[in-house]
Amino acid sequence: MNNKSVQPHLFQPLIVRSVRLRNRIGVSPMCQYSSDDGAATDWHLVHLGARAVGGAGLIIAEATAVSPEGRITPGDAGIWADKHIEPIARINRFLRQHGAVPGIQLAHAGRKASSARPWEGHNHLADNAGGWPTLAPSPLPFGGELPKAPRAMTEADIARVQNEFVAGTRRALSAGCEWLELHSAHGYLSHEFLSPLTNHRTDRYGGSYDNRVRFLLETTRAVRAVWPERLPLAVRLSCTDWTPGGWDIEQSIELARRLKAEGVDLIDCSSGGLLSDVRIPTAPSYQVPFAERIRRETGILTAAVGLITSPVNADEIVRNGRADVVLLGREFLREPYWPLHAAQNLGHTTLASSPNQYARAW
Ligand code: FNR
Ligand code: 536
Repeated sequence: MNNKSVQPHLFQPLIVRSVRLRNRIGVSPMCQYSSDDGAATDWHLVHLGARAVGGAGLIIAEATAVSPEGRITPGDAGIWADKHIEPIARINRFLRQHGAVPGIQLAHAGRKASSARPWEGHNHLADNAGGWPTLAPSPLPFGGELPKAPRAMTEADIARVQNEFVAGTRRALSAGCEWLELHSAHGYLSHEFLSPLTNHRTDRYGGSYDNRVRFLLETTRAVRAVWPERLPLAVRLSCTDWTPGGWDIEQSIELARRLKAEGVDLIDCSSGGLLSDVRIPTAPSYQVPFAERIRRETGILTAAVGLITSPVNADEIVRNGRADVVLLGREFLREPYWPLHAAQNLGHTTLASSPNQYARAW
């Protein structure tokens, strides 16, 4: 029997809970540093909207801070106030009209907060130059261009930040987001709790594995309780710190199991970002093995991300069951119409949809 026709591929829809993605291609969350006191702007409408028109199945809006202090830069997106809801809702209506599922990534930058925008140097901002005091599990600076020492969080700080994630979740729901991702990667707050290299706590949030994963598991449970059962919940992990003695893929696999038990549907598999001086062996699809192992060993859905640029490679990842979704970052910045061109390249011409306005272009 020829099983090829039933094999999932890049243009096969994916249903997660009550949400249907028209294909397996997602826009990876990417900070635009273009918000107005946290509020999305016309930039976001055009940036995200173009990629919905371009055929993406899922669009995950950038790291969106649950509190002002959780922003990486003053230009970061935020969701700490009700005034942030309508600008996101406006964008989400447009994304849905053009067939994409609107998602959002909730974040707190921990010790990497209070930085300048990348095009303004990316260094930590002094408190008298638009910066603010930072928080982390332990008072260890990132170093290099981010020298500021964070204040170690008290248990009251931890409870407050967790409540801020819950409040952000409620606002994301009000704004019509249909896919929620918790940012627990790239050296930001939640990742700082996970890794023994940044978490030197001696209370119940540090030390043992169970203690280091407690912040994320508790946050996930609180978020899942207010995020409707019909909607998917994802978590982005840095699956390894690429450093001996740090967080690694074995710990990520066990965490994925526990997150699945808390109602998480998909692990978005990234890596790195915790430390300033680590060499990462980047190459095309270099993080796919993390998505593949977590998927195979836990049965949870996964997203692969990182230097995936060619349609053939993206399709291979889905066909061979290495991940359920592929997320593209920089390639989507270069080419908003990537899904439409990929459909043509892979011979799925009937699936290559385009807006009526552009119908003669394809
Ligand atoms: C990113 N990345 C990122 N990751 C994340 O989890 N939240 C974010 O807000 C951002 N912001 C961001 C901004 C910009 C300008 C870039 C280039 C990247 C990481 C991104 O989502 C992705 O994981 C990496 O870029 C690797 O994928 P690509 O770019 O190789 O496809
Ligand atoms: C890439 N970046 C991730 C960001 C914003 C800055 C750029 C984020 O997650 N908010 C990155 C990828 C992998 C590791 C570290 C940083």
